Amino acid sequence: MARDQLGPRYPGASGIKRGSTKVTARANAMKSRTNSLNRCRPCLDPLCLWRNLVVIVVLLGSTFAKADNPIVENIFTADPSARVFGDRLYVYTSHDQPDATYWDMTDWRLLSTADMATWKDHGSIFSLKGFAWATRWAWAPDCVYANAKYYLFLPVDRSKIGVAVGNTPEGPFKDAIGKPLIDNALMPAAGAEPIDPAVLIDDDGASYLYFGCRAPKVVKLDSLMTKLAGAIQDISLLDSDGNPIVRAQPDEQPVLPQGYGEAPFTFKRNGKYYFVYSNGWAPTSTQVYGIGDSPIGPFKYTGKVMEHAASVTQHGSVVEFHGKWYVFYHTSELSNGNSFRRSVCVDELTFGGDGKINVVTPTKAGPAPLPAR
Ligand code: FUB
Repeated sequence: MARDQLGPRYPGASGIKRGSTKVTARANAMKSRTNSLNRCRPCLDPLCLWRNLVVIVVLLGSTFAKADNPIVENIFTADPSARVFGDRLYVYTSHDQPDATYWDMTDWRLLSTADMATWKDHGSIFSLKGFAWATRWAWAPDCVYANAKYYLFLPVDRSKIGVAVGNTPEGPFKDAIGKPLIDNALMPAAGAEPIDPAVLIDDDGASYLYFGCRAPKVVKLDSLMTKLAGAIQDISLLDSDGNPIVRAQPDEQPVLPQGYGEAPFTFKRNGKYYFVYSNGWAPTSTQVYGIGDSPIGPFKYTGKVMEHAASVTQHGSVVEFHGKWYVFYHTSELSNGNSFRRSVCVDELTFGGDGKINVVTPTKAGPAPLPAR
């Protein structure tokens, strides 16, 4: 299907802001700051020096964000994929526009922390311009480490997934193959909307790429991470009774709570595969999960990862860092409910003795800082 024939993406999604204009006020303040910087020439006027000092302090403040939720407030970030490389936790995000009226993002951002309290903003790490074949919609990213390199998996155009490669977690990255890795125009098995890529590298070194809206898909990657090593398969999701979960049709809501919406993310713990996904775009939708014995499923619905986060879209990742587990997600609270201007948050996650996730309640405070190392 041609991109422009795709219907409205999410029933219920709205760009209408509720309540106050906190973010608009901040954006206006940033705009006038930029204007005043543009007008300013170097001089020794005390007023000018004072103003430049204030600007430097503000810019430093945005580089090292504070600990509570959301973890970054000077820009909008969404679709967090958290990965641990060395002794830091990195969060790859999409980047909602300050004045967005759709998910018309153009680049991807990176944040990192060593202690879950002080966040470093690495800025923009890749943009649509890096893929000569892509036009729009820089959506949910992921990044994994393999072959002594970092591979970014990036969905664009609601129809393709590209891969970019770099030598460090923050890049620079470049298009690894000069064409899409997944393109539903050429690969019907990729489904109507191959978005939200996420990669699992299993203990035996085999890599699996998960993706898909309304239809969860998985495909094995070759050891170079830049080629498919098999056929794209539908993931079998079972309900808690072991029956196949009925797939939502285009523009339909998945049946709550077990139906599949989007945002697949698979992790492994104690030999079991946890398949985390969003169960849709309803007022109670959230990140849920199924458990399986194989990386390609079937996964049996097990429960919620967390309670609904204040956003039409539910998208996140689960990661272990220094012996603690965390769930990353986004909310629209900073934009007073605007679906297209979201902010990344994090909370601690724990497991019961039976391996089930204890359902996380989103907090304002976020997780406790880790001890200094
Ligand atoms: O950010 C654009 C889209 O919104 C993502 O691809 C979905 O998972 C949802 O979060």
